[in-house]
Amino acid sequence: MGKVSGGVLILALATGLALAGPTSVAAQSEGRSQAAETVEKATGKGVVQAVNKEERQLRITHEAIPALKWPGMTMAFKVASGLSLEGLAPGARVTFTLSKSPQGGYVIEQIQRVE
Ligand SMILES: [Cu+2]
Repeated sequence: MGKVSGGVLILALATGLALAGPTSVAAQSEGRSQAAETVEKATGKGVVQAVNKEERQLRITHEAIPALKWPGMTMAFKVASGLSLEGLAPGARVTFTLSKSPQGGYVIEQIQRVE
């Protein structure tokens, strides 16, 4: 298969915003892009890479999240206040629920270890 050029991808993102129709996989940089983020909640699956209790952040290598059009990647997530980080350590396999924050990014509002 041929390579997808950066230009085509950007065009696909812009088109997706207008039509909300099927588009190719969207490029996301650390969940910071505003493009096409109209989904309020989504679930994901992955492996914890790092736990930062002070910043209440988890670095997770997650599988693709089709609801957000995210490919699999490693990224940092903020964890909702009140959610315990107990029992989470590098290497833990987890499922999690993301919810859209008022600031526009996604925070983890639920997370549990899976075997
Ligand atoms: Cu990601």
